[in-house]
Amino acid sequence: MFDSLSDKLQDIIAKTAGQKELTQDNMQEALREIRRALLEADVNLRVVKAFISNIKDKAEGENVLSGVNPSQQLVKIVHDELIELLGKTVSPLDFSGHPNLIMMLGLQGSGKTTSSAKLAVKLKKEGRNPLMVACDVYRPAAITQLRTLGQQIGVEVYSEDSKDVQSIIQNAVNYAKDKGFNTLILDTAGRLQIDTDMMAELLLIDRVFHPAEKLLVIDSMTGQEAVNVAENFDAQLSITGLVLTKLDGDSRGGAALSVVYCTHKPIKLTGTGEKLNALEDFYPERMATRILGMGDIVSLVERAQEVFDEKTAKEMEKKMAKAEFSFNDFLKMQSQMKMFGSMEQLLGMIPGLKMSKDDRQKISHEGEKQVKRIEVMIQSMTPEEREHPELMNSSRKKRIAQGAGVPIHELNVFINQFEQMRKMMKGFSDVKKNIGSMMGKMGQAGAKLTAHQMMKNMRRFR
Ligand SMILES: Nc1nc2c(ncn2[C@@H]2O[C@H](COP(=O)(O)OP(=O)(O)OP(=O)(O)O)[C@@H](O)[C@H]2O)c(=O)[nH]1
Ligand SMILES: [Mg+2]
Repeated sequence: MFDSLSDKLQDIIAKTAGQKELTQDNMQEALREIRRALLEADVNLRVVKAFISNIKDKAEGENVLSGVNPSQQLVKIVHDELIELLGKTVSPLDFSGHPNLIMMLGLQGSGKTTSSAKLAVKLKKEGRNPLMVACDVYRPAAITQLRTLGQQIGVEVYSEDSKDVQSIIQNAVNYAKDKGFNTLILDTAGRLQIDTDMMAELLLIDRVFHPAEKLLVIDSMTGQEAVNVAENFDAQLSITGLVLTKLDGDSRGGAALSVVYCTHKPIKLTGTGEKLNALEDFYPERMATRILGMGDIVSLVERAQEVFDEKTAKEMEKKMAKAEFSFNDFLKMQSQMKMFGSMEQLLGMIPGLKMSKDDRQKISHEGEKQVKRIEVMIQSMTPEEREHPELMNSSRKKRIAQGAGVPIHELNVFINQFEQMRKMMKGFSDVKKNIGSMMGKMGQAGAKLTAHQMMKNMRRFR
């Protein structure tokens, strides 16, 4: 699943490597190819259009970050857009109902019964006490199928010999109350296509019992039709979520990518095999990373974005030049440095620095301890003192040292160093250049490290 789309996207992005900027021209070709790849993967046309237009907007509005190249940045943009498409956040199941009802619905053979059993396994593991209810009273073997599954997984099945689904569910609810089951999974009947009888029955169940979850089970091999089915079910029943089954199959996957966009309903679970433990929560971000297969680059760009906060850097430059640099700015700078990683990682990134891992750990341990003490000292200052270091006098110092729990001479040493730093900064003849090159070097060091990992991990990235 997604293999072919994944390969194509990676190829397209590889082609943009080596370009200096994301421009309208060089993006246009990449966008055309991404569009084609998505359509070939069976993604719905409407979805493709929205996807491409969002990428275009984002790519054009983006400044090129130092330490990453445009193709890496494009990976991040496509990745973010995929997450958006897949529903952004994880959507847990709703267990707020009284009684707790989870209704499984969908077309024939989509995987309702199997998913019901898989879900029961999962809920049991999570400490719930599920009861499966056989609501498919039409297909002769349906009840037996559910009972067999129930036996395999040690979960009780409630079934009756009647055709009255409403009364079966009512009796099952009473039975559950009696026996202490706290969640009922309703395995409903499927039809070849959506028809009025099936819908009428589902609507009746919905109206009478108000299940907290109405999960539409969709076979991801269905292709484009999946979108129509999902939209139709949702329009009539207002489903609460989707279960995508057979993700282990070799379909092109585009339909799966389209259903969330078209219904605005989250994928809550995915079926990834015939075994009864093959049901997983759905994580949009993990799926996006799987499709693009470039997790390393995405985190590299994220780090660069966090760290290279250009605005903050510019602000600081100005303050430094005027010696307005305050304790607050000092804290800000510390936290920006930290975002690059631990001190040990930073030492490890410095080209040409030969130091054993043990030494690096020792030095960074001491360094990090020191940084923490400084942070505590600054935090013990009043907001006014933090902004105006010139206010510092001996009684203030005494109070701060006491508050921070450090000896007064330690605070003195820090404040002296801080003052020296302030003076030195003012003395920089070309502050901009210094800051710029410092940031640039750090960015490059980060990029180098990941480039190395990239070579190791990434098959197709050139
Ligand atoms: N490979 C794979 N097969 C699955 C998955 N989920 C279901 N199946 C298979 O799909 C087939 C149909 O599954 P069922 O659970 O019986 O489907 P259903 O929706 O209950 O079907 P009806 O009751 O006839 O409407 C079975 O052979 C399952 O083993 C999955 O995630 N992966
Ligand atoms: Mg079934």
